Formats: sequence, structure tokens, C-alpha cells
Amino acid sequence: MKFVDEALITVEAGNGGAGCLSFRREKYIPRGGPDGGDGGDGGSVVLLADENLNTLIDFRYQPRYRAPNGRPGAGRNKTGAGGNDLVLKVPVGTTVYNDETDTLIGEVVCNDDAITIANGGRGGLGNTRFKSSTNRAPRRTTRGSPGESFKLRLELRLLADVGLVGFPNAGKSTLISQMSAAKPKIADYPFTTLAPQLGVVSLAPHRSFMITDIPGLIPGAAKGAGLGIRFLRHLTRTRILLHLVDVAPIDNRDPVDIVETIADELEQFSPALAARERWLVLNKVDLVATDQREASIQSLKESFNWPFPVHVISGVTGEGCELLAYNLMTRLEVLMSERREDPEAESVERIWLDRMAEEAHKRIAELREKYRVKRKGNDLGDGDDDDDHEVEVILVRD
Ligand SMILES: Nc1nc2c(ncn2[C@@H]2O[C@H](COP(=O)(O)OP(=O)(O)OP(=O)(O)O)[C@@H](O)[C@H]2O)c(=O)[nH]1
Ligand SMILES: [Mg+2]
Repeated sequence: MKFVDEALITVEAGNGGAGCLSFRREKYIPRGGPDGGDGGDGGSVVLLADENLNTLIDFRYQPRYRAPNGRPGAGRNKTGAGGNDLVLKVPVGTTVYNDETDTLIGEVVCNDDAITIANGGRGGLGNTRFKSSTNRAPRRTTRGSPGESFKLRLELRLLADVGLVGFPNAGKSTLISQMSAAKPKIADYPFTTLAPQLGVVSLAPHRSFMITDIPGLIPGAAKGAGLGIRFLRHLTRTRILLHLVDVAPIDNRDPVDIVETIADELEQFSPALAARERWLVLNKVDLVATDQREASIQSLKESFNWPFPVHVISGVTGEGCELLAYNLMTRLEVLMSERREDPEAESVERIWLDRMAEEAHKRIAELREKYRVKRKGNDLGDGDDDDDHEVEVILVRD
């Protein structure tokens, strides 16, 4: 299944049915009064979150949606049938924007969350409605009002508690496969991961959290290098970031330098995301000779002078992974209960989430525009598919 996290769609709600002009005609009842019924309301277009979905691919194949019109009213005061709502199922975590005004319409964050994205038109009034003491035989009716119609942009941001960032080959996918049941592709070349992966880290019944792995970042990612920064959007709903770094890189680059490079890219993408709680994870410790391990890790820790927790692990041997999972779970529980019990903490978190969402939305829109201009320059048309990757994505939830 192809992972698509953006789609442009056009939605049209149904028009209201017209009101009816009719008079009662019955044997022995001369000049029966008006009996024209109202038109039915047009169907609305509704987004419904479905936890079984995890891509917006279907909306790429079918970009137009129209809900049925309401039926006209009829004689004998019969109201026309309403048009049924058209329900579009989307993955949990989908946000919808009006593409023309770039305004946020809403988002669905829980299974079965629903939002009406285009309201159906109201049915018109039949002539019965215009009966009065001075006008016993009104010939007036109204037409139904038109349904709303919009060009919308759907954006999917995955919901996870913990997000992984790091250079390609840092070992992100190895770690997610060590901690969860997810089985992402792992290889010793950069950009093995082409689309976000999700995994559930389960410590005990009712003690689990979601972790997401995104493609690696490289210098210049904010300007579109490598797979770019567009996948960073999927970290903007996480609570803790894990910044993974290879402590023994093949090219002997300085890990401190590597981490700073990524931090710069995060900052350019979204200052709010860059300021989020980000734990440092020193990975591949098994590659450091045992007798030098303690000293070299200690000196690395000192040069980092990291403001958040630092963990030392090996994704391959599993060393340090259990402790990392345990500490993450404990911290997430503390953060969750703070949010629940302290309205102040809840509102700070909401503001933070909104800022990250807005910054991510803006940066990705800028990148999209840049690609569009570039494609036009190259005469390649300006489709919306510049961010597609023909990849297989496996989202493991359990
Ligand atoms: N020795 C050792 N090798 C590791 C460790 N973690 C990952 N590797 C190796 O490093 C290489 C890259 O690992 P991945 O998990 O694919 O790295 P990634 O960060 O997901 O890379 P991208 O998807 O390209 O961004 C693979 O060959 C892994 O086997 C570790 O703790 N120790
Ligand atoms: Mg990977």
C-alpha cells in the first residue's frame, strides 16, 4: 500500500429540493387550500475517522465527491426526501484545510470522530407555508438553497507518543524493531526507510505507547535535500522525540556535529518542534571496544551537555533498550497525568501542539510551492504528486 499523507479533493454538498406549489383537489371540497410540501435538505459531506486506515491514497485516485440533492416537495404536504450524507472515511490524525483560503477546518484525532466539511443546502418552502388570513391561496414557493462546495486539502499526521529522528543509518528502524512488533526494512545503506512506520511498545497490559520512525534527515533537508523534511510533520503530534546518533560512524564523523546538524534542520522546519523534549540516544555502543566504552561514552556525554535524558543503547544487541522503553513509558505517564489534572499544563500543551502543526503546515506548503515553480521551469507540469514515493508501508499497531 502506498503511503500518501496529502490529498487535494473537491467536495460538493447536495442542493436543497424545491418547495412545491400545489392545491388540494378533492371531490366535494371546492377550492381546497394550498398543500405544497417543502423540499428535502441536501446531503452534507462528512469526514469520519477510521482507525483501520493509514493512508490518504484513495483520495488521490478519486478527488471529487458529491452528496445527493434533496428531493422536491410534493402535493398533500409531502416533504421531499433529504439527500443522504456522503461519509468519507479518513485515517485517524487527518487534518482538513480549505485550500483556497488556507484556513484550518478541523481534524479527527480519535476513531469515529466526525466533522461536516460541506453542509447540504436547505430544502425550499412549499406554498402551504405562505398561507395567511389574507392570502388563502398563495402561489409562492422557494427554491432549495445550494449545498456548500469547497476545494480542500487533507493532511495526515500520524499519532504517536514518541518520534525518532536522526541521520540515515543511525539505527532508527533497528530500534523500533527491537522495541515493538514492527518489522521495518533495515539495511546498511542510507534511506532504507522511505515512509513513516509505526510500532507499539508494550511493557505490560495497559502500559504501552506508540513510536514512529521516519526517513533519515541529512544536511539541507529543510531545503528539500534527501527525502526532505516533509515527514517531520509526523513528529508534530508526538510528546517526546528520540534523537538517535551512531557513536561509531563508519566515516568517523563527530557525533556531536551530526546531532547539531539535525537540530539545525529541525529548527528550520519548526522552532516549536525543535524545542520539544528530545532525548539523546547514543546507539551502536556494541561497536565501541569494551575496555574503552566507559571512558569514551563519558567524554561524549560531556561534550553533548544535553538538557534532557541521555541513553546509551545498542539496537542490535538490545542493550539499554528495555531501560529506554521503561523510562519513556514512565515519563509519558507523568506527562499524561499532568495534562489530565492541571488545566494550565493542558492549555500549554495545546498551544504547543497547535504551533507545531501550524509551522509544519507552512513549511511544507513553502516546499510544495518551491517544487511547483521548479517543475514549471522544467516544463514538467505542476501536478500535486511531487511528494509521492512508490513504497510499501507496513503500519504495525500491535
Ligand atoms: N553494530 C550495530 N549496528 C547497528 C545498530 N543499530 C543499527 N545498526 C545497523 O546500522 C544499519 C542501519 O540501520 P537502520 O536501522 O536501517 O538505520 P535507519 O536509521 O533506520 O536508517 P534509514 O532508514 O536509512 O534512515 C544496519 O546495517 C543496522 O544493522 C547497533 O546498535 N549496532
Ligand atoms: Mg530506517
